[in-house]
Amino acid sequence: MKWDTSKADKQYEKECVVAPETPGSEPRETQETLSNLLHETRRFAPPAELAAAANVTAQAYTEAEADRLAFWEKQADRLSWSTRWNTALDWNPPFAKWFVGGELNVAYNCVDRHVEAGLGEKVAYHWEGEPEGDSRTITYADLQREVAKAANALTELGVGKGDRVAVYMPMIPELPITMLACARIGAIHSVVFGGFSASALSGRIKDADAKVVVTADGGYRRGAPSALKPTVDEAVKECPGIERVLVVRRTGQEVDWTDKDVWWHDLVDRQSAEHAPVPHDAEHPLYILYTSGTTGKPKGILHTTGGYLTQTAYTHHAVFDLKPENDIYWCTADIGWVTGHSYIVYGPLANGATSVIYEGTPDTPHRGRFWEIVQKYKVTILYTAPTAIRTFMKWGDDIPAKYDMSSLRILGSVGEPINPEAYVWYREHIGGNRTPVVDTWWQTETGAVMISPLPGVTSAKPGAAMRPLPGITADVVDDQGESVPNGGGGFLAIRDPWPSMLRTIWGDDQRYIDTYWSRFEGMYFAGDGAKRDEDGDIWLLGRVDDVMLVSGHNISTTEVESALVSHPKVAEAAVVGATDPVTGQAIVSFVILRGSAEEGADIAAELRNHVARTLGPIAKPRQILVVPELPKTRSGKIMRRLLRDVAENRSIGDVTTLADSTVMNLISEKLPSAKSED
Ligand code: 6R9
Repeated sequence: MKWDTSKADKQYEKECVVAPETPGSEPRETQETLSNLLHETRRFAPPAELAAAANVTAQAYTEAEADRLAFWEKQADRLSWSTRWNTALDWNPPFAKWFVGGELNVAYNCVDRHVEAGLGEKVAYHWEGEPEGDSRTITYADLQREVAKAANALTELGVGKGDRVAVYMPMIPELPITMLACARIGAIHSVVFGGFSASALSGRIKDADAKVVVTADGGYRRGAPSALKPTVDEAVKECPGIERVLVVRRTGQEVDWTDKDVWWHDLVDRQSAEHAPVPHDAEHPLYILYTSGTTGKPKGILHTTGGYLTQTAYTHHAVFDLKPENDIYWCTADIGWVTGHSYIVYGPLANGATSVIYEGTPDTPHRGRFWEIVQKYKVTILYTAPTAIRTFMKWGDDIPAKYDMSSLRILGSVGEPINPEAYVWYREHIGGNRTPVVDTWWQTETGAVMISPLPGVTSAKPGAAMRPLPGITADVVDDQGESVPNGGGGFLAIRDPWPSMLRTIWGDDQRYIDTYWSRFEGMYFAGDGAKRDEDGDIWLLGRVDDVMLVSGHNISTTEVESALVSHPKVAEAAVVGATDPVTGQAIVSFVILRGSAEEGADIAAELRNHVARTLGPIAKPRQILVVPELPKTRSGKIMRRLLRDVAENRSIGDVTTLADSTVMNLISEKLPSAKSED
């Protein structure tokens, strides 16, 4: 879920300052910013063999601490620059320029230099279409030819340096090829997730003033072709600035044709496979990616060239311990989200990785599809989201058990806090109890991972993102911006600029300042709640606008959800605060049961007591609702705002950003059986 931080701030302040004085609540002065209720004692040390050969050791923390800028310069040197920078950082708060004076070409770094190094025959992507048997292998040499042709094609369409290109595509190889072709010629891509509506697409096209759209007739989704071109047609009608629409034929379904349209196979296939990469300034814009606020217009997050590639490449090397010669890496995100931009396209390619790209959904044609792909390609590193992991838990342990996944050596998680139980399940049932799990915290705005264990260094705790990466100064602060002591909770903030940080919101510097840099003096405010445990390790606690205020205690949604998920009958949980006459807000929980669990009559009492035992009576939910599904955004994050409407008996708000708008009906239907106690 995305947020509007200014609103979050106001809501947060309101909750803190006018905390209702209820019996048992502490006086305001001693009240913690965010309660720290969950105590986890499990630890998973890095496997000795992995630690011994790790790309990055504990030394990196010391090095970065001694000289942060020199550390990042060293990482920038992992790339190939046509002109070296003269200044590492020009910081004019909150506007940063990294590697000032440097010049490089992102596509050259991601493709050509590997071919020049003799790795042309190495596979860049094993692409797996959703229809079984539909796969393609793309080597670095193939990629070089395809990117050159696409760059020539875009040039023929009149796209030049600095022009914006909207991209609305399924997960097919032409998507990364288009992104790299843009990067090559210095055009700025704006990828819009293929599930978005015509109005979402046209809004983004207009905001960025794009002149070309690249799309496809459709893609495969849940076993059937799903059209994209009609949505583009509808959007382009509203966007007179669009001059040409370049269309890949993927499904072969019928399309309406206009005089702006041109087939990819007609235009791109006849281009020369040679294209000289031009160097671009380190601060030349690379892409815009929109994050939608819960209210208001989506924000066009702007990323630039040198710093972005430096940090995505470094973090991919460090966090996944990528050994390009042996590893088969698979990030299951959609390229339409930042995770796909940074960890399917730019980071892995800059490192010369061999990756898997999968077009479709995890349950097509059967619920073992992911594990079948892991087995087929002998995937060694898997990066996915908690929402997917919890779904696999719900489907049952027997499904992954049917496949040989002994190739896996590292597992990653991103997108939401991972509940300790989901973490342990992931490690055990997917990772065979061998693999470290890296829980990576970051945002569209941060561009690359910021807080994560290092798989060869960290003794990780299930559910914790652990420590800021070397070179990153993340902190947990109270509402005055002071660091909280170990054991305390508060707001996640970043103290110093980092190479892959957003540079601004496209066309709106003021909104950039207001949203991210106004809450705390001189610090970046991420909008997330966090705590620092007794050892100083960081745990993410969800968006601050979701925090619940119960009898004067600020309770995070994450901790209560994790307590619920730790019950053997629960697969997924979402909690919200609903107005309550006695406690200010009371906790209302929505739970999905595991495949095997029966919804017995006393399940509500059992779960409420389980939470009280795990976290203390303060966190005991007032109500438990067993539901078949939870409302989620298209990138899989739970939308608690809609659940608050249900919990407070309001009519349900805007559902247009839901992945599946019928979910709210399923939940409403369950309401008469709501189990409320006390
Ligand atoms: C990469 C991505 C950003 C928001 C972020 C936070 C949540 C992401 C997380 C996590 C806890 C993690 N988030 N990773 N929360 N632990 N490991 O997801 O970017 O779509 O912009 O979302 O996602 O709330 O602020 P984006």
